[in-house]
Amino acid sequence: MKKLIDIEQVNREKSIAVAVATYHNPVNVVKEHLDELTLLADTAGADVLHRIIQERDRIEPATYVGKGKVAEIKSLAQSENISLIIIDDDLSPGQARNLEEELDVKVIDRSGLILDIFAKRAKSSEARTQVELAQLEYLLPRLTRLWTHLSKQYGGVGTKGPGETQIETDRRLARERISVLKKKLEQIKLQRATQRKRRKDIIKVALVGYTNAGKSTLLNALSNSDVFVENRLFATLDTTTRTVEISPSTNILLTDTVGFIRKLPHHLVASFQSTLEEVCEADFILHVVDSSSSQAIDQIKTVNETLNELEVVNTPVIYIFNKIDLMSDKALLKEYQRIYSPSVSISASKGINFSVLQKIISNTINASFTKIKITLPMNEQSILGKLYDIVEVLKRDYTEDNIIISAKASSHQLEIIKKLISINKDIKISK
Ligand SMILES: Nc1nc2c(ncn2[C@@H]2O[C@H](COP(=O)(O)OP(=O)(O)OP(=O)(O)O)[C@@H](O)[C@H]2O)c(=O)[nH]1
Ligand SMILES: [Mg+2]
Repeated sequence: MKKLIDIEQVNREKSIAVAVATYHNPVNVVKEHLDELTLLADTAGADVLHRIIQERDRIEPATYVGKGKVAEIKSLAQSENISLIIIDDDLSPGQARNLEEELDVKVIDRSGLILDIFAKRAKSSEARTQVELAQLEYLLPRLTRLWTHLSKQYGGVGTKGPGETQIETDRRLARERISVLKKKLEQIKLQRATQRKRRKDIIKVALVGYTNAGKSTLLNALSNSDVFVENRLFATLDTTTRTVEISPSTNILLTDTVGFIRKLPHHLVASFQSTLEEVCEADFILHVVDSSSSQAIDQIKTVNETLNELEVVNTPVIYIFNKIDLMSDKALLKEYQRIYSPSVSISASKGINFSVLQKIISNTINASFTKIKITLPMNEQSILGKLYDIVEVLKRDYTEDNIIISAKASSHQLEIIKKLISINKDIKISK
């Protein structure tokens, strides 16, 4: 996979972060976005030495910032030996090309930076395949003089066809590789579907939230496990699922997955589809929020927009306002909880309010359950054991010919039971 930025600690790249402020995107907001961009750069292995914000009516179509600013950036980069310019927006391939030509250093935009971090952090074969696909689709229209290394990576010596320029070779190789990766992902998708089928009879809950909100910390705390946690962006790229006991009679399967961020590249969302299917298939969602962030509300909106993009619209959501140990403004916390409900405020790392969290999860589960009665003829004892595996049995009564079981079932558990007993017309379900 291509590494755009050298991650070696000894060899961190020096960079300048650049953004345009407009009427719709005022300077104070842009400053906060640049704080996040600096964190992203740090995660990718680059130090931001300068931040440049240009106020303009609109973005310059050819070069993103105006001519004067381009000259200013160029001389700053030359005088301080800066090798990378990071733009806090998505550039069109044309803008990226023009800027690189004028500045004569690497230019990377927000999507490129996020993709680079994903490429460095992807460990499992699934994550690597997904990231490589997203990266190639992003790079394809952007292959320029500074990017032409693909033939070295995928082709090696002699791959250049007659009369092909380096860029043409790279484009052809990228297209071929994209189609291989797409096939591989189809395969992964099928495997995942089979795995999910096997776990159908247990309640599935997905942890969702902005990157660094504390999702993995919460999964670890609730399940006593040891998923990688770090105070950097995108610590988690792979999906981890653990069983969590919510009450003595209720277990859930809790899934932790990749965090979201403002302007998550759409290529990434598309290629992470199979990982994110765990979110799509969840019975309900725990939306973890870093309530100590000044951007908490914007982050909630970003996450909800991404959920919409994934077409997760009808799944119930519980908002979890995390990191309350860092928050002194209790009135603000109350306000968040008034706007977003049902919700609970916790500290995942300090274990504060876990009993309230468990209660709210229990209530949500209970609300999605209905009480049912199953009338089972005495000679169908074999089904009894299976029913116990699927649902929580509340009571068992015996009549002369039948066993009557009272149980609690979610809608999908009910579906499973219906299938199980469809072979025998003498078994009846009533509410
Ligand atoms: N003070 C405080 N820090 C927390 C709390 N929960 C998590 N953190 C810290 O926040 C940082 C991010 O935590 P993670 O659990 O990795 O966050 P995440 O949402 O999984 O992040 P990504 O996987 O990057 O999307 C770590 O440094 C945690 O120790 C909390 O309740 N209080
Ligand atoms: Mg995580």
